[in-house]
Amino acid sequence: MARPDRPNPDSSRGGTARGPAAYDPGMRLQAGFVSPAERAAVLTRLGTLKPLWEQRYSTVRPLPPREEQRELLRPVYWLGNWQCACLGYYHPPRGLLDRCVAAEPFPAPLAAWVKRTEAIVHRTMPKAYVPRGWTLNTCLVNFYGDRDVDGKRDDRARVGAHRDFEPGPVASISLGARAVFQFVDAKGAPIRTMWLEAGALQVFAGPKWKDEAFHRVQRVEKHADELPPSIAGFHTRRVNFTFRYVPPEHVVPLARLSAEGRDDVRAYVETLAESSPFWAAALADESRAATAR
Ligand SMILES: O=C(O)CCC(=O)C(=O)O
Repeated sequence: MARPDRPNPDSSRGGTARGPAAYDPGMRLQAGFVSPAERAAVLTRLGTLKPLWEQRYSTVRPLPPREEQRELLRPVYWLGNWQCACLGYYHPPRGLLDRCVAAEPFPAPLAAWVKRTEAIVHRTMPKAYVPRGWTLNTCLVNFYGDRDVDGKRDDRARVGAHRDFEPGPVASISLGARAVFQFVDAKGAPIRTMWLEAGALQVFAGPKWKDEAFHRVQRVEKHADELPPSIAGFHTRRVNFTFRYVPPEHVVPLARLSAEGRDDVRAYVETLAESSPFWAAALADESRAATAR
């Protein structure tokens, strides 16, 4: 794994460019987490994926009041289970049901990352930060890069400030160009800024970083090779895997999603099914179940 070309302004113990800071129970940042063999295997698997350009809201139902339809800034792919944007994402305490659809299991290298990450969490984080039954069972794969717009490249490599609502620690692993990642307060004032380097693991949890702070990706460095898969009109230079936990009782197979939810996601699933045997089978089950209803 290539070493960072400049020192990271942070460290796994919460250090900064000015020196080591006190142990921070809710934050881990570990450089070189991804082995070269894992990186190669993951890049090969990425080459087989067909990421989706999701719309933020349903395209078959009226828009929520005062909202405008928009495409997400970047293509995405979900493994483990899928929280389609149009289903509203998993959002306890009210948004629990009809939000998470069973998706393809993690391929071997991602399963290995999860196993090591869970061990780090259990070894180093306070028990109070880790809900009973917590396991990293869902992964949002974010593709960051430039979108071709009117013959020019539009840099879409960022994410606005938000919180992740899945319970317990969230773990993030990135490949490709490094990114400036920031925790901010409710007014957008930076609390902590860190570089997320290729191959690094970041885990955040607990009241300070997970529940109270928002986080965002400010920018992704430009100089980098294009990463797979090939996406029409898009040039990926960073791929981020964000692992989270959704209680299994809130994950349903496609065939058991509400009728409205199935209508919302059907066109996406048809796209996924073109290259994924898992989604082709889920679609077939769904239409069998619909016929039997
Ligand atoms: O790309 C990253 O480092 C963070 C992604 C993120 O914030 C998210 O998926 O919720």
